[in-house]
Amino acid sequence: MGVERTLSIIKPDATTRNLTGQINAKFEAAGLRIVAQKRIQLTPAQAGQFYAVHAERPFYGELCDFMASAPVVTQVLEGEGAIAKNREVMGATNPADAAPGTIRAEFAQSVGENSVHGSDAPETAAEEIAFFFSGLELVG
Ligand code: DAT
Ligand code: MG
Repeated sequence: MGVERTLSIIKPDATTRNLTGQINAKFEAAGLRIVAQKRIQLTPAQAGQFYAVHAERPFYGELCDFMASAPVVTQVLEGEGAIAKNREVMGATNPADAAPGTIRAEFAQSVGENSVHGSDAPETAAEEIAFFFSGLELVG
């Protein structure tokens, strides 16, 4: 598998509750290195572009509005098997199904307001990193 990079987003429900540091501590404890990070506020159109893969889902409008409702922290996490490791630290999409100790089990408020996003495969990780970061911003 080797060293990978993945795109992570700390979502509005978490940034507004001042949970950025606690969430970052979980990534670092799992051996994921935060190699790039910025706090930004998305427009609904930018959120829609990022989540275009879900455009046909019934919750798409709600998802885009939520992601644009307050600042997010976008980040690149690096480590051995980082894509799967990050998904493990995040926990299941629905916090009711998330394993104890995971970010979503501890912090998520609902299936929609679930505190974090993480890429799901090498191809999407590369696309999602390029959506938010230029090569100049990735110093390792
Ligand atoms: P994940 O974020 O675990 O990769 P996903 O890609 O299936 O999950 O969905 C993207 C986001 O869309 C998810 O984090 C929250 C929202 N979402 C998914 N299913 C939902 C549902 N049934 N109701 C409301 N929002 C949902
Ligand atoms: Mg997903």
